[in-house]
Amino acid sequence: MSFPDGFLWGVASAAYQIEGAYDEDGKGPSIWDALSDGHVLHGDSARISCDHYHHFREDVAIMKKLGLQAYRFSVSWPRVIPAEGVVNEKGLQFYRDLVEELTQAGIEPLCTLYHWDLPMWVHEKGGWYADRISDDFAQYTEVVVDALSDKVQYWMTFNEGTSFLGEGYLHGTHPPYEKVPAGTEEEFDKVARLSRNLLLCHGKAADVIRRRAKLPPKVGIATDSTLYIPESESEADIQDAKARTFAGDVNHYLLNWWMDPIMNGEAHPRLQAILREGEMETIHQPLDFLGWNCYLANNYNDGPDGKMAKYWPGIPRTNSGFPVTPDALYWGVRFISERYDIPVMITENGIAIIDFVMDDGCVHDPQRIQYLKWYLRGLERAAEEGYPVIGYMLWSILDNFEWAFGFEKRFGLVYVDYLTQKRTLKDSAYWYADVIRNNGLFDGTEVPAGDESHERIER
Ligand code: GCO
Repeated sequence: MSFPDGFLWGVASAAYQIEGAYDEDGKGPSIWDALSDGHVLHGDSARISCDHYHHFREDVAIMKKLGLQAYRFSVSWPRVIPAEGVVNEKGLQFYRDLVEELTQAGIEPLCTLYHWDLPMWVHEKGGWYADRISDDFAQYTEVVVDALSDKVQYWMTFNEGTSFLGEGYLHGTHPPYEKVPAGTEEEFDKVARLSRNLLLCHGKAADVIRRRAKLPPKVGIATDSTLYIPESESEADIQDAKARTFAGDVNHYLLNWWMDPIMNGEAHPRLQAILREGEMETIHQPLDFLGWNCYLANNYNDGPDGKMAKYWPGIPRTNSGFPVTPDALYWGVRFISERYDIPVMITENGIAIIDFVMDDGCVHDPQRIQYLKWYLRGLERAAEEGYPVIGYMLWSILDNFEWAFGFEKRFGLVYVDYLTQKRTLKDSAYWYADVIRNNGLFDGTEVPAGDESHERIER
């Protein structure tokens, strides 16, 4: 068996991208609800999106039909704490019902506490700049842990601190749309200040989870990061790629910027300089697993010195413009586990392509299947060589709201018609169901060869 026993096959999503019901049952506004109008491609907004808030039972039934073993979802902070000091029981009940439904379906719930929908009230009190955010986040974490930890074991404090910090506070593409000139002292100061608060939020939340969880928790974080893969498999090239992956710059896209403090209690001097007494102890709490989101290796995009090492004109790209880089999961898992000696879960990987419902009523998406085969082969190699990889969460179960790109990018295994909320399983959904049943890839064919007893899921 190429993947270890107990390997978790699942899918990932995020509250703001799928839930809709933006002001129902006492939910408060997030910065996305309040500030994103006019900033999203085609004027889209996620007020309704996949309306998962009302369709979650149908969506979990689809997951069950596909044989998914795990579902990574996020909790919306403003749904649970809509205003300072207010706990919204109805919002909390939605997540209780969701994890109950998952548990009944035999699907392991994996909970992310923060996937970018900052409550507007927190933003108005200084948001990521304010010291108080880590206490507010710890209180929110207590409420969620008390409500869900009888069923949830896997916890991720954050999703991609890199992205929301960069997009929202440096590049001006996500709310609150702040911009600073790249490579300046102003940028470095901002990165350090916001990273400090984010790491303190993470540390306090990790502590809350360990102290209060009813089921023994597995605490992690979901990160993405710059990855360089070697030009060849010579030792020199491997070491070079690794050194570029874990470089020493003030750069929040580097995994070591975050994980050195968390795992080793060591911060970049720029970050160390602004930490106050005792703060490193709060941050430095080794994790049970590292969630890693990966879509590409960076040497196809750009290089540290502007050199596009592996780029060539016409390189295959996804509909997000990402280069297709099949070996990324192998090298990522290998480099991360070598540096941090920690089990790695792929918490996101997937592809946006141009999907249609075709005349036969189906969504044929061979590019997605091929992409997943390529990337999973890399992951399989990592597992076979003994690197500790514990799960794979495909992004995403449903087509959904892709942030600044609105509904144009479709990442789902399930096609969503946003006018009718009709769900249509794409070919890749059936294919992924077979991968799961096989605990890994099968030789290029849709059904494992020679397995007479293997029944395809009926459409
Ligand atoms: C991210 C987020 C997801 C995205 C996905 C596709 O990585 O940006 O975690 O919310 O939708 O990655 O781009």
